[in-house]
Amino acid sequence: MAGNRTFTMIKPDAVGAGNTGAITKMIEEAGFRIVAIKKTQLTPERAGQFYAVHKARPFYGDLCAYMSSGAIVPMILEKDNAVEDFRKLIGATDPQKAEPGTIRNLFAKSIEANAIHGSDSDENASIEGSFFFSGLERF
Ligand code: 3AN
Repeated sequence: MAGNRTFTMIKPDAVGAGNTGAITKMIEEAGFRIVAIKKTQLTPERAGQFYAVHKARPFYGDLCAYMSSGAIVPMILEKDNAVEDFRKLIGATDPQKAEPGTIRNLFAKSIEANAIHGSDSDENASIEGSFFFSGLERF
């Protein structure tokens, strides 16, 4: 059965451009409840841990430098079928290929600076959420 939580973070390009509020509004209007939210900044080491699955990819070094270059806004979100519905809301990794009206289509600058992250499975949503938040039983 599909889970009801996913993890997201608004990336440095979108936070730096002042789009945190507009993106959060789109997320809530799409029916997601914000379970946890904060503003923080990763060190290059922490970014490397978060993206460890991409270690062998040619863009790994640049990605870690970029993801630690400014503030991010991680969130845990709740909705039926959360992972799949959220991936639809954000659109394709490459904003040039993202459907009109998706968050990446509206706000992303490039395939790397692509405005927002969305977990790709229930298992990764749980791992990634725990990377930034603890004690969620309170919510
Ligand atoms: P998604 O975020 O859509 O799940 P992943 O998991 O394949 O995409 O990639 C993680 C992140 O790595 C992307 N959000 C993007 O910032 C970066 N990335 C992915 N592919 C490339 C690429 N070809 N060149 C540069 N950066 C990339």
